[in-house]
Amino acid sequence: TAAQHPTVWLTGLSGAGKTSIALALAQALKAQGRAVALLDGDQLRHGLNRDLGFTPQDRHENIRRTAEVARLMNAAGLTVIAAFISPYRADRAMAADIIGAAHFIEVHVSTPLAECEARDPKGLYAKARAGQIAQFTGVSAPYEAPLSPALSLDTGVLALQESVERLCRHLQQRL
Ligand code: GGZ
Repeated sequence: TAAQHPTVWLTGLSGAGKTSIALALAQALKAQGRAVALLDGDQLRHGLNRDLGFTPQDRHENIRRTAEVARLMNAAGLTVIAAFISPYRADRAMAADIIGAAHFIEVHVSTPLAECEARDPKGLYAKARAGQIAQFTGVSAPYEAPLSPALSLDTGVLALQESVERLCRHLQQRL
């Protein structure tokens, strides 16, 4: 059935570990024989979404396009892993509507802001604090945490492999 081709939607702050989890999960699912497609915010913003910035309207359009692509990929038989800050509850609800609630698995990569900022792998938090990046999520733009995610994964506490195992277990349970 269509429920066998879900979209795993990873939401969380910049630097929370969404991309790392997405890559490791994709590898694990491929090893199980699943066909997997990865949609990553940072990557799509270089192509499909290169015209978009970080205003609430542009983030909304970013999520809308991504959800439409995920829907097509699910229908084509792919498990989709989407990694986007997707900071607004309303936009994630829209994504669930487009993809279909039965296919949409909301996963909060819940690594706290202090930990993300301490990591600052790309130096973006430092720039945001210095006022060199406007509307930076967690600093000068909001992040609305999910109220009832399927899973919550704090990469400050969980090893990457543990997060991947929890995701795989969840996916197996819902078959
Ligand atoms: C948030 C920003 C910003 C601002 C640039 N706010 O951690 P990264 O660097 O590699 O990934 C982040 C990426 C966010 O893109 P998304 O498409 O996931 O965002 S959203 O879902 O909110 O549309 C970050 C970088 O872009 N970045 N400026 N102002 N993140």
